[in-house]
Amino acid sequence: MLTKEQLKRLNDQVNREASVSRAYLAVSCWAASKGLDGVARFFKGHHEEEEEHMHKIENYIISTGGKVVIGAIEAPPSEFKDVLSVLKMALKKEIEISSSINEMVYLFLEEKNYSTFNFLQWFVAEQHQEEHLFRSLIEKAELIGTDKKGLFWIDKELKNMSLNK
Ligand code: OFO
Repeated sequence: MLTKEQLKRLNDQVNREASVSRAYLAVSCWAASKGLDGVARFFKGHHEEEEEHMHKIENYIISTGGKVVIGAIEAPPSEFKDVLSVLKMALKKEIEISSSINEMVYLFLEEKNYSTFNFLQWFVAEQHQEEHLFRSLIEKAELIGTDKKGLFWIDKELKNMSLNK
């Protein structure tokens, strides 16, 4: 059983996951239109993962007898500067998601709701991986550069990562 405030926090998180999911979908479509198939595939995969995260929370809310409220989300941009800026945007979004997850973990522990605290541990581990992934991609992209050769490498690398998932 969730309190009103706890339910609101989880529903807000459903909304945040939906917002990140849309942003990644927009990046995927933008990359596809630029012929960057690897980048497009990679972000499509991440879009799908964020949808799964959203459904995970929805299902959890329902399992407690709570009501899922699907809120409005702001439309993401449809134009992006380049691949490096897109990776930086993704890292920023993942850090924001991590901090909202961490705030919830704190709240649920404080309020002795151990079931939800336990449920959120999966997200804590997932966010650690996601932040690490985007951070290391940014480091590599900065090292190799984003001229034509660098861009070719990044696109290939992201394609391989999507295929080997
Ligand atoms: Fe990586 O954002 Fe979902 O949890």
